[in-house]
Amino acid sequence: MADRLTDTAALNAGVAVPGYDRDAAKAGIVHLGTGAFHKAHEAVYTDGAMAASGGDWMITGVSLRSADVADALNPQNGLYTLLVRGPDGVSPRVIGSVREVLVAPRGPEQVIQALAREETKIVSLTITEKGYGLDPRTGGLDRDHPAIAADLNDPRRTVSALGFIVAGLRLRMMKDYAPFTVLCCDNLQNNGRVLRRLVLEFAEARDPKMVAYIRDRVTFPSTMVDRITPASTPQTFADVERLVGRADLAAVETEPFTQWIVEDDFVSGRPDWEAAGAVFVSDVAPYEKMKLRMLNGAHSTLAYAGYMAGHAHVRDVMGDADLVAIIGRHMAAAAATLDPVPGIELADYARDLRLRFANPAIAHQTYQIAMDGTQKLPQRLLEPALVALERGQSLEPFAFSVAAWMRYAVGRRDDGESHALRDPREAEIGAAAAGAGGDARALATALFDLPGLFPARLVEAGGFADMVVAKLDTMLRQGMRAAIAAEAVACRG
Ligand code: CS2
Repeated sequence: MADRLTDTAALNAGVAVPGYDRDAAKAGIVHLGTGAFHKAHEAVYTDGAMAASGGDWMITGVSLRSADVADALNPQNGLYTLLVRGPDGVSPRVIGSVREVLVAPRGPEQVIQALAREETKIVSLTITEKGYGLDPRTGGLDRDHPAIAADLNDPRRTVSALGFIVAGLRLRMMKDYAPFTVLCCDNLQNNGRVLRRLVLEFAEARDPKMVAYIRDRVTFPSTMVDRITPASTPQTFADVERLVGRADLAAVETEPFTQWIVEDDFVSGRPDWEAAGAVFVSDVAPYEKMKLRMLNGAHSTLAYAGYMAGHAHVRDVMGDADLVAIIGRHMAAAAATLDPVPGIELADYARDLRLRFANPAIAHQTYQIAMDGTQKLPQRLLEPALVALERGQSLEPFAFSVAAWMRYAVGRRDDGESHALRDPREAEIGAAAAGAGGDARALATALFDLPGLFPARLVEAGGFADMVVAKLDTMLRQGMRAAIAAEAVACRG
């Protein structure tokens, strides 16, 4: 193995390196949930912003659970390689914006101290949909969420993102420091507003003195984030070592495309992210809806159907003409649920998405996208299905997606291989599937009845439930490939 990447001296020719003084810049950002996506997105915009305009915007990362990222990144002084893989080749760039990564379970007090440092101006999050403790039934705080429940029951030890945010703000209030901006970078609709509501509800339950302070002084801009970032593999690390000339155990790979649309509402300043391509708008909602319904909705559809049909990667799905027809129909149906999106032609957006999905250099696993379905279906598929219902549009595309998820939820493929669902509600789903004994209507009914997941208006109206049952029945009796072929005929017809 080559020497580890710990500085940017004597790297191979052609490797881009940070163009600013990392040691001189203070850490203005604390990021909760430092994983591959953050390292391919916000950290890259921040690296570009500091190169263009300077500023004290180094990032202190936090892992809320595992120590893996910290153990890979800290011995490298926070440096890592971003490998951008396009159809025409790869380009390595060393990113310098992360100073260090703290591991919350190893030292929760250290995390709170970082949040309460005077120089901390922004606290951003990528903790995945399930990290927020959002109860889909009420739209409010799920007090049974393991991390939220732990924090509410034992205020001496903080484990959840909400707990850290409130604890950090509390110390700042006591020290009379300015508040920080809380910046949600997860795929939730109205992500800033949802997070604000949850933080306020959490504060009300745990630390009511904080409610007025948060309500009056803290901002929660919404953002739309986009960059396809598969999990790193041994190939990522091998390619980076060859291209950079150093071993990098924290390397990430991603696609060339990147997008960040942000509401400009920062209480204590922000990096010059525009210089790195971020777009600031007064209302992110139209862009969020577009991305959640067209990109993520199509992603989930192709992940369930593709995985069950034996396609390991998104690019393999895009080599299957029947699935391409289904995905094309899905994007058009999702686009028809949207109001006009400023500056974007939705047909062009859909075409670009198909090209991105087909990128032959990116090995994005369908099984990775299939994870956490109960957390993703509502904003990606069920909300737009409700709009389609209101607008009198066909529900067939959404019924196919839901049937594919239900087929996946059985936990066994047509070839007999079984898989873990990897969903926070997998015990409930497993019980529902076991009770149905392979009968499409029984299975669909049991899953429709999961508390808080499917809107009653959708299940009860417009023949939606019957469509799902019919498609699921074909998937169960004839197999996923036959169901895909039949659906493709309907799409083309
Ligand atoms: C994917 C997203 O895993 C998933 O559910 O749909 O992570 C997707 O790759 C990103 O949102 C792209 O920006």
